[in-house]
Amino acid sequence: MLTDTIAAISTGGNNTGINIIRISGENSKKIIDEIFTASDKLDHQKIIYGKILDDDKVLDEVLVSYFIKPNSFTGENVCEINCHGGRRVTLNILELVIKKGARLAGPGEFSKRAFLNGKMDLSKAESIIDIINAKTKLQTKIATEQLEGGLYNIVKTEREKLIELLAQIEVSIDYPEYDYKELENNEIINKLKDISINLKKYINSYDDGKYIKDGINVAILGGTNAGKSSLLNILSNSDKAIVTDIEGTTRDIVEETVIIDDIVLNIFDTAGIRDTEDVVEKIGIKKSFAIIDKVDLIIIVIDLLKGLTEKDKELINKIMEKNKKYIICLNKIDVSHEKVGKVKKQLQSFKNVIETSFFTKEGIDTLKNKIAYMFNLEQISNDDSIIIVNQRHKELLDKSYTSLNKAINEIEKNIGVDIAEIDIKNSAKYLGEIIGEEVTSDVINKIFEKFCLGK
Ligand SMILES: Nc1nc2c(ncn2[C@@H]2O[C@H](COP(=O)(O)OP(=O)(O)OP(=O)(O)O)[C@@H](O)[C@H]2O)c(=O)[nH]1
Ligand SMILES: [Mg+2]
Repeated sequence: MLTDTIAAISTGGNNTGINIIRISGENSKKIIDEIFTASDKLDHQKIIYGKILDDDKVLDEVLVSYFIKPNSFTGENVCEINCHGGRRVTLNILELVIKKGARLAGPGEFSKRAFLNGKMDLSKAESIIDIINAKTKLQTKIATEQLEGGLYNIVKTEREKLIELLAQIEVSIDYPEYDYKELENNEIINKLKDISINLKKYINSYDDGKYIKDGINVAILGGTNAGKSSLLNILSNSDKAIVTDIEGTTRDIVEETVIIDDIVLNIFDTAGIRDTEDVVEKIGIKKSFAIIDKVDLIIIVIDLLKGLTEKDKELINKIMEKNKKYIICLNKIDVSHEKVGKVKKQLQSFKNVIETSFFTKEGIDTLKNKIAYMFNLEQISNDDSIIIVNQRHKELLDKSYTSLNKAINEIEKNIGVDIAEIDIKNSAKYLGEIIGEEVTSDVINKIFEKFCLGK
């Protein structure tokens, strides 16, 4: 229902300098007129100083701004009260606004109204959640590009190409007797293939986007006492994991999320791998192997004091079999310089072998740089191409791509352009759902429910 007036606290802080109460809807100005007194007159895009009054009682001294529809965030009449940032004073004002006829807004309801009133496309609205949730500069950069219409533009372009092609196909099917230049099948296929290549490029960017948004899952594996937990502690700048010189200190997986050089790493420290009769340790080691399948990168730590053991070789082989990204750390270089040559020779067929000391922190920068390089993150941060980060967008692009290729296949096999037409229509429909041009109210509700209150 878009007819009522909604209100909520749009700022998140308790006892901050200021809070903002946003009011949107037909009656927002009327409500303000009833509770706000000032020597100046409120006008569009103006902010004025005055007092909020509950009957004769002053609730706070505030600044109130006013935006007349459609030139506001929601496309409706909007007033914003900038009050002092105390929790209680803010609630007092909000309660008064509600008493005067506004309804408490649900999560994301202001943004939903902005979308429904045509102020922004759906992908832009979704980028607002990403901007709010962003923890790194790179996450913010990608979300901001989406807010600026990057995703909207590329999706709209490909969708328009499909719609134009559909129109041309329809003309040649419906009016073959007219002298329209009939589209050759080859021409249709070529056009569809061009669009398909573009869609695939955006779909593939989701892998990069996923690493940036959700972080890279990294497991630290190796023999007991190699220094795995020490590495977790260095990377997380904490003493989260217990470190001792007792073999088999770590029994269970220790998990920590850290941001290093603008990269989110979800790190899993594991139980050292060795033969043991200890029941608990055995379970831990089983978990160490099981995690290989679940992560994006494995850091293998070799204890140079012990050299390359049979267990190390077994572990490395297992990781190679699974074709996983890896970095091998030859650790404890500070106390075993003389051993490194031999181990390096044994591992000469492997890339990404580095020398480290988790004691002196030698090699840690190399390790960090290698991770950024392996996941392409430096290039992404310097590049302006569009990256898909939202799972909903990725799934719709996948569907659009599948329909498109079905259509290509049908035309190539001479099944009939009229049958392919249905799949081309579907392909365009899925693209439309990304930007909100062909989207059901259920989907809209689901998207905006994820927003925080007051946005
Ligand atoms: N000299 C030196 N000692 C290190 C280095 N890295 C770790 N250590 C020491 O090696 C011992 C084992 O370190 P941990 O980090 O607990 O090793 P771990 O691989 O987690 O061992 P488990 O949990 O038993 O599998 C500790 O005494 C550390 O201080 C290093 O680079 N140089
Ligand atoms: Mg450990």
